Amino acid sequence: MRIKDKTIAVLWGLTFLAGQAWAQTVEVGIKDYKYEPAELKIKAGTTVKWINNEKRVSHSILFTGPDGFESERIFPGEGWQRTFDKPGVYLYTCGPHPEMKGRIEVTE
Ligand SMILES: [Cu+2]
Repeated sequence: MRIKDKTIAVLWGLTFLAGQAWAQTVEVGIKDYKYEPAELKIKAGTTVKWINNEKRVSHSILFTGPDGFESERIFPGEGWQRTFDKPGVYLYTCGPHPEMKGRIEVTE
């Protein structure tokens, strides 16, 4: 590898790392049948990771609305994540516990 190629490789690597740092992950805890925080405002491209901090109860993330879907069941100590690329308001609840409510606002 010539020096110039090495420089390009290093620059490429740095650009990649910068991109990774830019793409943020925000955590939402689940405890006592509540999402914490229940309301979140994030930028498009952000990943939200839900973490079940309960001792025994499992939960899910059920997005309501026309193209809604439900996550797999999240057991205590486990997490589930979704990246939000499209701006909008995403309302969700928990499949087995409809009294649990969450809201994510995704901005440009
Ligand atoms: Cu639940």
